[in-house]
Amino acid sequence: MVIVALFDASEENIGYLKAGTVSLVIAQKPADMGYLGIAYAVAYLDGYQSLPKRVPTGYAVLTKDNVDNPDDAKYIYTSNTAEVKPALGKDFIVGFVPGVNPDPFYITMAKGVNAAAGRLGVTVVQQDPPKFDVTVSAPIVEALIARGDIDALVTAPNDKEQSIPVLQKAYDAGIPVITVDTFIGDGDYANGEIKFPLSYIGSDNVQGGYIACAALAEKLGKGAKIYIQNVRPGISTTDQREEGCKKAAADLGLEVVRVDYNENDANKAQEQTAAVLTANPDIKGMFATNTFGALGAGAAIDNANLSGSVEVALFDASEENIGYLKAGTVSLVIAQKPADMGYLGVVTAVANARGVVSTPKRIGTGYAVINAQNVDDPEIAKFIYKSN
Ligand code: T6T
Repeated sequence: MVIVALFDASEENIGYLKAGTVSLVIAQKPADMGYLGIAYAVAYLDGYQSLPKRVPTGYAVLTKDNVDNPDDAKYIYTSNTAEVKPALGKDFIVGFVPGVNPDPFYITMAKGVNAAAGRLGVTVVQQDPPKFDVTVSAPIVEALIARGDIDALVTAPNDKEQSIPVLQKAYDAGIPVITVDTFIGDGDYANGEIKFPLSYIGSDNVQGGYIACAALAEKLGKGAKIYIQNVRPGISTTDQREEGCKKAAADLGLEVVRVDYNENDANKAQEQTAAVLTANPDIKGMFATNTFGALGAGAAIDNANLSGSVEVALFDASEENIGYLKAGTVSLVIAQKPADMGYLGVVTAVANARGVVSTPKRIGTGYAVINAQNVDDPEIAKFIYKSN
């Protein structure tokens, strides 16, 4: 007796499986390959270019025990030209809940969301939390679930742990969840503790924090003291930026003397920065982990005439933060790619609705690192966030 395993689920090969001639047929997912190939090509041409360099599409392993099960049989290849399914249309509704607004980062993300929705012919319902706070965003998500007509949710959860229950509720109500910018749990939706979201699309924030503080180390040299302005523990992105900065400091010999939390309030960040820099004239560098901390840090340094005597690396390329870069108050601004996050969030939602099962669980969107030398280069300046 010969046991036979075959690659490729053509109807003829499935015939051999059903007849008992072969015992295993490995089906690839060519429809997913084709769909994602075209979707990413269109994204690229639309200018949203944080595309995964590799998308593994997986297999369905067919045997006589599962070949008649519709969930497995759907992977049997078609032998005629594939029928074209109609587009989803305007009554496919993507709920979009940013982390907070107004925030140039999420304003820019919304541009990507709307560009993809326009391209794919679906509708977006955007609901903005006025504070970056799960007690504000959770009822907004609840209300979207209660509408009963939301087909997918693209959202930036405010807290790694506290945002889990409401997103689980959306998922349990049949709404696929895609997190953009921030994540829940440990962010590893393939193998981690939380697996229900379809994808996490955003920056590698440990890497971003490392880039910022490695740049400070390069300018200041070993032994220099630095200060970190952060938002609030529990936010996935800014926690990871702090972690990345501390890693760079440990690797490259900087001393992190203090971390303050500003609750996403630029005025508070300004007060804290002014107080710390006045009390500690030996602090020679600082890192602010997001738009509002950065804004406060820039203002404090300007007011104290410390430009040049304190090296500053900032996260988030709002127009104000780029103003501080151009004025020489800060030396490095790390721009994320929120428009790419939004665009790819909607592409993922629509692909899923059309039966594509191989959308990546994680898409890293990368950075543009902006300094005084490259800030006017149009290929870099295009990543400066929009404020309306
Ligand atoms: O830094 C971004 C975002 O990545 C973070 O999660 C929250 O703050 C911002 O929106 C900037 O304000």
